[in-house]
Amino acid sequence: MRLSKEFIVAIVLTGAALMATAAHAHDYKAGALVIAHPWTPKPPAGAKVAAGFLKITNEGKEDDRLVAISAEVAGKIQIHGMKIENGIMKMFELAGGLAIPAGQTVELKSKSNHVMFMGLKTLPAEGQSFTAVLTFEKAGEVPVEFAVEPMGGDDHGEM
Ligand SMILES: [Cu+2]
Repeated sequence: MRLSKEFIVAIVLTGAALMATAAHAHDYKAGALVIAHPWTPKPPAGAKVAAGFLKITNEGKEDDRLVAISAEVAGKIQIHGMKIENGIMKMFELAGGLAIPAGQTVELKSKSNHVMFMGLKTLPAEGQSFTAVLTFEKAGEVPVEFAVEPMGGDDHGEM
């Protein structure tokens, strides 16, 4: 059997594309939920808190809710919202968790809803990741990896 040159090139390209996806995607699927790119901006040395960001898409027909997060790296973890109070942006705990409505994408990001890792123990170095378990009302417990990345320009410095 002889394979045409074009066929072989196609296989090589497909393989490369698959590998690229595996290296960069960092997505998780749990029931109707797709969880994209959980990450933590590396906090300054000695910091006791760090934020966690991710994107959650509910592809299902029923609403879900992120109710809890656990991880070894922090003594306590909360889901925070942000509000303006007397002209100052403040964060507060979202009692009862964060709704993930059917058919919608909810983004936890800088200056918006976010995960708050408190009582921080040692975080892995930039470029590495740590495990956290997200608990959803319907999708249940979903273990994910939070990548530790540079803070960048759009940081969370006010926290
Ligand atoms: Cu916070």
